[in-house]
Amino acid sequence: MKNANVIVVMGGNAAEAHPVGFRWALEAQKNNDAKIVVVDPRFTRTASIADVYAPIRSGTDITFLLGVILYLINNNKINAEYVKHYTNASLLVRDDFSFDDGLFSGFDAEARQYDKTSWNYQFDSEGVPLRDDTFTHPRCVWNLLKEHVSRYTPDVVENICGTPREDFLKVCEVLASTSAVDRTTSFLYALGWTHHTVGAQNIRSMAMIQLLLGNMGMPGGGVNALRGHSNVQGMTDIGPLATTLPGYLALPNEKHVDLQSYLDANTPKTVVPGQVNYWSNYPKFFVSLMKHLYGDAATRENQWGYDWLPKWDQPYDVLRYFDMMHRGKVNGYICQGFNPIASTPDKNKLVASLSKLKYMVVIDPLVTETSNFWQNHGEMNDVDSASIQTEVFRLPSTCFAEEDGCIVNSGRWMQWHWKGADAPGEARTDGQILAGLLHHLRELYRQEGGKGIEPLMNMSWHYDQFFHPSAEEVAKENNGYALADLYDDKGNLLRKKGELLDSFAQMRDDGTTSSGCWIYAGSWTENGNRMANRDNADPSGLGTTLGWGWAWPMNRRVLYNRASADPQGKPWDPERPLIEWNGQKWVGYDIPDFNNSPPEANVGPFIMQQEGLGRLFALNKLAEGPFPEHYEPYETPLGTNPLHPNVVSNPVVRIFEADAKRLGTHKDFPYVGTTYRLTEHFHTWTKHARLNAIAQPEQFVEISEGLAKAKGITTGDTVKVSNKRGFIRAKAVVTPRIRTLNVNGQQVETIGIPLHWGFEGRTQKGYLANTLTPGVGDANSQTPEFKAFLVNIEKA
Ligand SMILES: Nc1nc2c(c(=O)[nH]1)N[C@H]1C(S)=C(S)[C@@H](COP(=O)(O)OP(=O)(O)OC[C@H]3O[C@@H](n4cnc5c(=O)[nH]c(N)nc54)[C@H](O)[C@@H]3O)O[C@H]1N2
Ligand SMILES: Nc1nc2c(c(=O)[nH]1)N[C@H]1C(S)=C(S)[C@@H](COP(=O)(O)OP(=O)(O)OC[C@H]3O[C@@H](n4cnc5c(=O)[nH]c(N)nc54)[C@H](O)[C@@H]3O)O[C@H]1N2
Ligand SMILES: [Mo]
Repeated sequence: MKNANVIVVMGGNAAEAHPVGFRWALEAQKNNDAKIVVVDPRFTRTASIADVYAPIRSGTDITFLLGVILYLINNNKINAEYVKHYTNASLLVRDDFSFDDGLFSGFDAEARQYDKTSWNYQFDSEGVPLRDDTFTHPRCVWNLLKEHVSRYTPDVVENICGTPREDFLKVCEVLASTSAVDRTTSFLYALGWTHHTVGAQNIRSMAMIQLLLGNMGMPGGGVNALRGHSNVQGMTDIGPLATTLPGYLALPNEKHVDLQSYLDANTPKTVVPGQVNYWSNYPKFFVSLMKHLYGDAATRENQWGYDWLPKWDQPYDVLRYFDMMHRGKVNGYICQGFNPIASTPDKNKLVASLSKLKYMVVIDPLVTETSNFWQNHGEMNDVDSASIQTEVFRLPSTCFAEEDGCIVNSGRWMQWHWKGADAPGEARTDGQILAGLLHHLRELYRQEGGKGIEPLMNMSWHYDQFFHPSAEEVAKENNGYALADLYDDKGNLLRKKGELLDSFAQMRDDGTTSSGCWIYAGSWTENGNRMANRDNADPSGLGTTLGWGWAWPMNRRVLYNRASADPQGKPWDPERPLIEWNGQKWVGYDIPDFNNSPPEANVGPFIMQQEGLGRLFALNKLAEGPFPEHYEPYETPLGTNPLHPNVVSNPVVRIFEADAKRLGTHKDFPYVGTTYRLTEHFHTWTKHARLNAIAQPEQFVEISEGLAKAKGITTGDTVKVSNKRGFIRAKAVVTPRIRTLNVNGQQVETIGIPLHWGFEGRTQKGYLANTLTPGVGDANSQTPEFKAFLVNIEKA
């Protein structure tokens, strides 16, 4: 961040939610004269130190960002060499791909899904994509992109986003200044982009801008997802998402009937001769994972235990799971480090769902609203305790300060930390609790037998202590071991049996290596725990401190760093070289993406893609289209889409019947509700801590001066905010920081709802903000639309 010339905080409020990391943005402002730009529906704490602030209606960032792309193209503010060599701009797209009146080709209205066959390149007879480096062919990505964004003029941006035209153009101008090869923009985003039914496409729109400006892979460039919890990056890496395994490998689905069909589906073939393609190693990563999971029980004969993995028919994400619970299809629920009635949409539906369980196990250091969902707290939790039969078990756990371990930050650095104190009372670590559950369940199955128990019985267990896997042991397992002596092609011994691996390049698909998470290979080798490295030497001054912690993969600090140099291997910015080709090899201040490939080999820098190129056209990767398109929030204050009234919201969003019934329209609920954080609290935990409770004691909502006047509300009044799903009561804060926006001929009001209060803890009791939010999510990730939904407000 500190290397950037422009920092755009859009879809996040970094000064508030990432106050420590945000200091690097301030360093850039101070040392590089960097401009900080904030685009947010609210004038935030980040906006208060920004050089440029532009208001925007929540849920309309795609319009804004495609408007930026149109500006960059029309004003020729792109890094043309970068776009030509490193993106798919020149590749030709199939003739049957089209976009018309809000829909891409292949839409199946009944299934509400796309047949994505036409979202692909044209190939020659060898299977290589056709390209036109002159950019004149009408089917090349560049011309299709130009046509697609041509609708997003400044007038359209103003009309849909409510952003005044001059504010929008100011942002465009600042961004465009970084199309110069020696200038970069860094985008910082978080939930303002993800918490929408078009969340993934919000982020993609920004990634496209970064490709056009030539900012990906550059120091001071990139797409900086500011992660939420410490340690949410690590959690994502080790695979708790509904359809992933550790290291972003795919959890098999029903179509993958055996190991071979699974590997075939997940091992992409290179389409450009000579292209480096990391996913071609997929079978090595996967078989090593299976050896980690099942140890000696995983053999070639039983496909390394492939049949023991669950095969999904549909993703069991949190929205689906709670809906199943609501329909009485779930008996028991283990809730570990999660306070769902506070943090998932539609609290009242959720309480009804938990009430249908036979039992629930809560593993948490604190009392949570979820663990006490069965208690009556008046309007805040209006339940009839006597009628709830769910048996609740509370297992007190430690928290991060009470155990050793590793935390992965937003820059993928794995940093080891050491226990600060013993946990109070009966608390045990999560590992101890899970080990206990595993061993006791196994014992019961051993005594009583049962169906389908192989996954549980075959899971490998070789920790020193039966009931306590240590953090060191788990970390080493994640790194991976040699299970036999390993030799390279020339017969040299690489690793002796039992030794830790140095890198994922040593992994095998023949059962002779084990690794719990291939991207972590190299983090704990025979030379020691590299996550514990604490050498902050920074020879380049760019902050690539290779001796501090360890970054996955391979200790690389900037992903796709090949793109920081031009096609000849010379850094785009000679003043700030990251890596460079010296005639023999890549040298510099970061671990190069690929070691020995000379520039002449023309290996594309985006080595996780089959064609090695950054994708302006996303092929079939996303659910709703290969280009982003503006769709209204699922609950829209306009009731229409100004661009295409026939397709108002994301057409491929999944929504369950029970949730659809609980949606409202702008006629009954005219205002946009949006939820967010305050520095003084962390979610719903810090309200248990006295100092935080003093700093922010009482629940409030923020409204504009215009709305306050219209409703006769003044600061300090108690207001009721409501919709079909429920209501909350809170103190009103009337503030010019929230503006009334002029959108499509109407005035749109935003009601800001901080999310930290609940009926447990030492703050004053409050209503859970998620009483109001709808059970609908992004069509790719199912991340709920917490940031744009409809409510009403009245003085209470
Ligand atoms: N003190 C503190 N810090 C935290 C947390 C905490 O609870 N307390 N939580 C952590 C977690 S888990 C996370 S994920 C991160 C989240 O970090 P952030 O995403 O920064 O946090 P939020 O406050 O939820 O939302 C950010 C901003 O998005 C804006 N916004 C809403 N809708 C839109 C939109 O459509 N477009 C644009 N451009 N902006 C929009 C909101 O007005 C808000 O200012 O914070 C982490 N840091
Ligand atoms: N309306 C609305 N809803 C939101 C959001 C929003 O912006 N708006 N943000 C969303 C986001 S980004 C997130 S990340 C979620 C967070 O949602 P949750 O993960 O449910 O919330 P937290 O309160 O951060 O953490 C849950 C529990 O973990 C416990 N815990 C802490 N350390 C440990 C540990 O070491 N072991 C165990 N077992 N437990 C531990 C805490 O005490 C806490 O009770 O909320 C989401 N919900
Ligand atoms: Mo988060």
